[in-house]
Amino acid sequence: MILYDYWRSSSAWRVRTALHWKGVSFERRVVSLVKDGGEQHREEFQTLNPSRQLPVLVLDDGVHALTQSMAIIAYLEERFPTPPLLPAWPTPRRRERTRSPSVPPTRARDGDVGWCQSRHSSPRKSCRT
Ligand SMILES: N[C@@H](CCC(=O)N[C@@H](CS)C(=O)NCC(=O)O)C(=O)O
Repeated sequence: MILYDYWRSSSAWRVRTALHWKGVSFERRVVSLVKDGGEQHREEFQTLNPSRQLPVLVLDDGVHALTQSMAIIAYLEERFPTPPLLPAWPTPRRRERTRSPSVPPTRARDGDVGWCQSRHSSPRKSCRT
């Protein structure tokens, strides 16, 4: 599998964490959301994801490109059920499903591109790549 990824992407970080947790091997391709106005706007990336967003997970068949972090994680959970990402019981499962679409506060503070942009008037130039 190939994960299109960037350290400032909290959504890609979520998928990367799930892949590591499940022990799935993957190749990482970095798409800087900052460099040169954002590499996600390049034509070759738009072909992969017309929404121009990370993450994108390309499956082993090299054909299917999955987008939307929570949908990718649901796919990983179905395809690789062990070890599970969610607790067995309904109440903690519900709690994790509520929590997981949010960016953890430390992650938001330290790296997220949205956070960085909200603090700079010229965000693409000011955010460290
Ligand atoms: N709902 C999407 C959100 C994806 C998203 O917002 N990705 C951000 C990085 S975390 C992105 O690629 N932004 C592109 C941009 O800022 O132009 C998901 O969970 O995958």
